[in-house]
Amino acid sequence: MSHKAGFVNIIGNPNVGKSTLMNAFVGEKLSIITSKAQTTRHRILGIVNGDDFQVVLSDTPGIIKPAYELQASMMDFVKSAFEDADVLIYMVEIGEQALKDEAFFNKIKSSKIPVLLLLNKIDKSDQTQLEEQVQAWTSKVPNAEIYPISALEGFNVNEVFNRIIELLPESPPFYPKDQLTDKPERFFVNEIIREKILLHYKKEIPYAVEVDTEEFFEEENIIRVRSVIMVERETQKGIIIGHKGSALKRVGVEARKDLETFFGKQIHIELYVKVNKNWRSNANQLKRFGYNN
Ligand SMILES: Nc1nc2c(ncn2[C@@H]2O[C@H](COP(=O)(O)OP(=O)(O)OP(=O)(O)O)[C@@H](O)[C@H]2O)c(=O)[nH]1
Ligand SMILES: [Mg+2]
Repeated sequence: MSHKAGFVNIIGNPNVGKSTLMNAFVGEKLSIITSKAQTTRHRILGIVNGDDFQVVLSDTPGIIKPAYELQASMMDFVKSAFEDADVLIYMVEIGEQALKDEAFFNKIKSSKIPVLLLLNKIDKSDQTQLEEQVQAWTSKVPNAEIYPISALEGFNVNEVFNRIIELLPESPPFYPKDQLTDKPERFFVNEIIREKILLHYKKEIPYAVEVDTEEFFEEENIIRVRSVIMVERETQKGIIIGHKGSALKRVGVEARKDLETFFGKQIHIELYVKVNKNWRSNANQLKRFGYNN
């Protein structure tokens, strides 16, 4: 029997729905999703296996002009996603004009590999607007096949997936057929906690936070987790903890619920907050947290 396999890398501006699409393909919440830009900071693999195919999807951070070292590392993940793709998914959302970064945009337009341009969030548009946008994107990126989709509502998601399979080369699988992702369990603990922080804190706070899970002990009926929430300044620490610890407690309670769903087991979670001055700009610290380029 013939077998197809390959890498399908999802790129686009922040907040257009890249992670929502990857989760829809995989059928699991591998990537966290929020309404804030720069939710995803890493390149995260989501693997979809069938009897005669393996699709290795990459979710990547939204494309931005880096202002500090962390963001530069995030953009290196995006660059790497150009290099090993068999199919490139360029996601845009209704109303959007073009990638803010011209160099990336030119790379897409001159891509030698197939590009699927997914026009997302069409549940928010009407027929006239949709037709206008499809026309505009057809002339802007003539090398792409355009699909209007709604990643959130699942509209056209299966059709895109079938097209991906058609485009993949004949190849044996790259990963074991029961593998879902390349990231370890602790990574998902970090991410779920970070999602709660993105949801509940304002302005600069979520961007100054990194989460590091120091302990992950799996027992028969329970997983015991201890994670550090890293901030850049003493004042941010106070804000994360909140009045009598109430804000931090809420993060813990909500993260625990999601972790129990994710791991299918009872979770005991211990959170504490630490100041790690300017970790976002410190190459050694970034390496420690997995932004190693
Ligand atoms: N209405 C609508 N909203 C969507 C759709 N897809 C995603 N969203 C919403 O758009 C927001 C951003 O979604 P994400 O999947 O986190 O976007 P992203 O591109 O991964 O964002 P970054 O990781 O920050 O680059 C969330 O609030 C999603 O619920 C869609 O098809 N329709
Ligand atoms: Mg994302």
